[in-house]
Amino acid sequence: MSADLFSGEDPIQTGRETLAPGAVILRGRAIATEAQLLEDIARISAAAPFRNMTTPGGYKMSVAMTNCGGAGWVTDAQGYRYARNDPLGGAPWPAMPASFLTLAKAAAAEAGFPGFAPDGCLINRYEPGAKLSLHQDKDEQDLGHPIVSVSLGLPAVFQFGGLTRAAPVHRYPLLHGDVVVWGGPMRLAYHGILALKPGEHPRVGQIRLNLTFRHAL
Ligand code: MD3
Ligand code: FE
Repeated sequence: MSADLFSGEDPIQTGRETLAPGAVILRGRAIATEAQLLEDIARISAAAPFRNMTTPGGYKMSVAMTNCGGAGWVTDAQGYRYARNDPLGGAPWPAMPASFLTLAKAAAAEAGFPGFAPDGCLINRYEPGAKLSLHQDKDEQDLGHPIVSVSLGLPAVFQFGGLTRAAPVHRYPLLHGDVVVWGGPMRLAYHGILALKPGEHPRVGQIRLNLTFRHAL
């Protein structure tokens, strides 16, 4: 069920779509607080800049990343892991802002995961052409916790598969303001983002931003 509402110039999709048990899209759930979220992303990335990390296999990722909170996801020649400090400079990652934490907790509760307490947020920045190949998120210590994702800026095509790489993959648009909660049986589902198409978002510009909230450590 979804409704077309109007706020300023943007048609906003609201409502809930269930992709699979434990995988729920809350369309437009981040719109009400987008200005604060964008301001907090700017402040975080001024202290811990977006960077294109290198995979253990030696490839530079097309998605630029930074983190906030006590646990930041990093990759380098040593492997994938969560780190309390930013490897660029060695300082702790910037604190998780209240706007992030409040939204992540409320969205998780609305999707059936009350008590979600993320200790880290990975912030992904996509420029045109950037993509994230099909992968599982399995670097977190306790996979019983869900992941909450928030999309801002240009639209993307999200690929959502099954629990094996061979399972069929479905495609869904992820739009500015969409919040998705992934938990339960789908926590280990393969997923990815197709190469970003160029465009211009009125408030975010020529990029897509994605926040993923994790209970990692
Ligand atoms: C499904 N990010 O950071 S968010 C990632 O839009 C990541 O930047 C994508 O995949 C992005 O790891 C997708 C949606 C998402 C996040 C975590 C999941 C979907 C998920 C974990 C399990 C299953
Ligand atoms: Fe992922």
